[in-house]
Amino acid sequence: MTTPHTPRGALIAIEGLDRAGKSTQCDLLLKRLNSSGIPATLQKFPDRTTAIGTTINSYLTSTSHLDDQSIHLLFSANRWERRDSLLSTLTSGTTILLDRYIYSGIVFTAAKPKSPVQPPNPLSIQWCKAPDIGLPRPDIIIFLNITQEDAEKRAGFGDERYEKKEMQEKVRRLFEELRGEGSNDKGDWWVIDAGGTVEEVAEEVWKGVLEGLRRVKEGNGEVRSIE
Ligand code: NYM
Ligand code: MG
Repeated sequence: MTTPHTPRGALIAIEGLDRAGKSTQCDLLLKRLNSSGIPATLQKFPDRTTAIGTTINSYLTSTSHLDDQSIHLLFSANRWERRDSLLSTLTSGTTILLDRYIYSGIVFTAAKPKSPVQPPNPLSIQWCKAPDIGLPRPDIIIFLNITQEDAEKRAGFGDERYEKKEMQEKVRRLFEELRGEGSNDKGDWWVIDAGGTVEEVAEEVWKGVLEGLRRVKEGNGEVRSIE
């Protein structure tokens, strides 16, 4: 007789520019999943609650300075320190919403101006992705697409490091590049228009979630890895 096993949870990443509405949508989504009888939890990155997260927080709020490579590796380490708990949560049957993940990690570093004294192309997409290889790979990446103008209109823009117009424009282009032709995870992306009302966007996000859950159901039960 075979023992019935709990199907694993889905790993769902929510990505987008600053002020695209990721955190608002994650909160709504968490409630909707739980009220639909789907056990779910939220993991935000950067996770500012850990020791590494505290260092990242002081960097982002500009109370400390770090060179571009070091802060990049800390963002990645902040994901690695959560790897075991992500995997055990999924295995126990709980779906995880990731409020940002490696994709923000790649594009925000790759968007930085390159210093002429550094070796050639030290902040390429390839270099930026390397430390995240091996982390759990999302079943779906829901991308909240918002125009630059709308992002700027939303409250709070400009409070932290990186929340500058030029940087955001580069981030936008790099996200496009990451999702584009030739990327090995092209099929993982689910792009939605995040310019509507909170309720309208939530409906589109929900469709992406259902697609993520479907993929898990049809898969072999294993969590894939970032490659
Ligand atoms: N960010 C986020 C990075 O630069 N690298 C990363 O790996 C991650 C996960 O942190 N501007 C940047 C993007 C944001 C900033 O994120 C803070 P949030 O979601 O505002 O706390
Ligand atoms: Mg922010």
